[in-house]
Order: sequence, then structure tokens, then C-alpha cells
Amino acid sequence: MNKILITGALGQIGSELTMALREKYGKNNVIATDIREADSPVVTQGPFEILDVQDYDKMLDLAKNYEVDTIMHLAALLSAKAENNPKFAWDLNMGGLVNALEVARELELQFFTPSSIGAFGPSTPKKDTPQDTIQRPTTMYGVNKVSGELLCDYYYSRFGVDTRGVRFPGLISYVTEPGGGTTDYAVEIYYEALKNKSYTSYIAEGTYMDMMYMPDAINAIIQLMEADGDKLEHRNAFNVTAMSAAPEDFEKAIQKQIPDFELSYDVDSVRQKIADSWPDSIDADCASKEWGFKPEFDIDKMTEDMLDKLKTKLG
Ligand code: AKB
Repeated sequence: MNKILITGALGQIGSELTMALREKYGKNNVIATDIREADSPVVTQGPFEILDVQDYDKMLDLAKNYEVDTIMHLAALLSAKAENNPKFAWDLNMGGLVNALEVARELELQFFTPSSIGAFGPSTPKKDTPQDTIQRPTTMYGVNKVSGELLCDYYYSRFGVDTRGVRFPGLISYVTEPGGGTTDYAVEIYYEALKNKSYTSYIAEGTYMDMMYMPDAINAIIQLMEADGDKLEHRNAFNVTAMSAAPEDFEKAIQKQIPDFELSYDVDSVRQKIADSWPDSIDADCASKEWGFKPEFDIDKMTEDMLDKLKTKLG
């Protein structure tokens, strides 16, 4: 991995991954792309190009012109948005992925794309969900993610493309807010805790989902991409997680820093149904064994850092 093209670089993962990779590999060696431009260091502090991932020819041209050896494909519609517009989600999530895989095949690039806990469904074992298990998701996002996992495995076994990936849980960060996900409440709660000392959760009490702090997610991507390929048995869709948490766990962790913080509930049926179809906690043993995955942040350490950094950001 020497020169990298990133799609969806202005998104929640992309905006931090781009900056971390530029720091590590040099700013001119990380080409950020997104469908829109924004006032962001991703655009101003290094190469940036407008790219709609459904435009295969432009993606191929950019990868050729910049002579990249790696593509990290992040552009995607998240679970709740995908449920509101399933056909568009299929076109964007699957069309974008197949284009990026084709570019990787054509130019012999290393490849990364994230899957998600959304690739599991109601018939998946709910606790300590194994790496290899039943995957019958009931959301369009989940259908896209399972198909994507299979497609990445196929491009490796059929064409020898060095595809790699993880199943991310809900990601929590203070840099860029997520948009249209089911786990977004776990980010919103911190903003509201600082602004109003209260938050109304659209996810019900007692709903457990896996979560992870963004610095651990960024480290996981880099570690997996740099891992010795011969040691990877799974390659794609590694389960990774740092904690299994419900809204009341965030409430308790925040109250350690802001004692008068109050949590209430106003459940959104669409997102609750999605959350109920996902595991409570996944088992990340294969990622630990095959490439040394080890998150640093538990809920308390994350909450302390998140509130600290957000306080500075919000002024
Ligand atoms: C979402 O909620 O859609 C994402 C995910 C877990 O993939 N954060």
C-alpha cells in the first residue's frame, strides 16, 4: 500500500481515514474522492477529485492517472437511508462496489471495503455472533452488505484481487457525524449531552448493538491492509467490535462526566426494527488471531475522550 484512492472520502470513516493515511503515507499519496465538495481538510490538504462511484470510466481514469496501487471503497448509503430508498441503495451500494472491484481487477490494486453488523439478520445467533454463521438480513442495507462480502471473496478467488474488509459495528467519532444509520444515536447523544444535558433516544432501552470508537476503526483498517496476506484465512468481512452497548450504557458513561445528563426515549419504529434484527454482540476472535486486531477504547475511555474533543470543537 503506497498510493491510495479513497471513495466516499468526506463521509464519517473517509474524513478521518484520509487524514490518517496522508499522515502515514504522505499527503500526495492519498487521493480523496467524493460525489460532492465540502469545506474540509480532506479537500484542501491533499489531492481531491469529484467522483460519483456509479461512473466506472471516471473511477478507472482517476486510478490510472494517479497510478494508485490501492483502492479503499467507502461510498455507500447507510441502513436507515437505504430502507427509505431500497432501489437507489441497491444501485449505489452494489453498482459502486462492482465498479471499484473492476478497477482493482483491471489495474491489479489492493482493495478494501467495509461490511457491517448489518450483514446479519434475525436468524443469526444474537450473542457472541461467530465469524462464520447464518446471514439472512431483512434490510436492503444488509442484503447489499452480504452480497458485497460474497463479491469481494469472489474477486479474490476468481481473479486474485487482494480484497480485504471488516464488518464494522456502529462507529463513534467527533470529527464527522454519520448520516442515515441506525447506530447514529450513539454519536448524537454526545453532541446533545454537551449542548442540552439531555437526549431523546430513537432506539429503545435494552437494545444492545456493537460499537467502536473511530481511532480503533482507523487502526483496524490500516492493520488489516498491512497484514501478511498469507496469514489471512478470511480476508473479507472480519467481525470487529470494541463494546456491546445499549442507550442506558451511554447514559451511565456520560453521567460520570456530566452528572445531571438525562436520557429519555421516543422510539422510531423503522430504526428500532433494524436494530432488533442485528446481533447484540459479535465475536471478533478471528480478527484478533489472523491479524492482531485489538481495540483500545472501552465505553468509559471513549466517552471521556469524545466529550473532551467535542467540547473543544463546539467551543
Ligand atoms: C448503520 O447504522 O447503518 C451503520 C452500520 C452499523 O453499518 N452505522
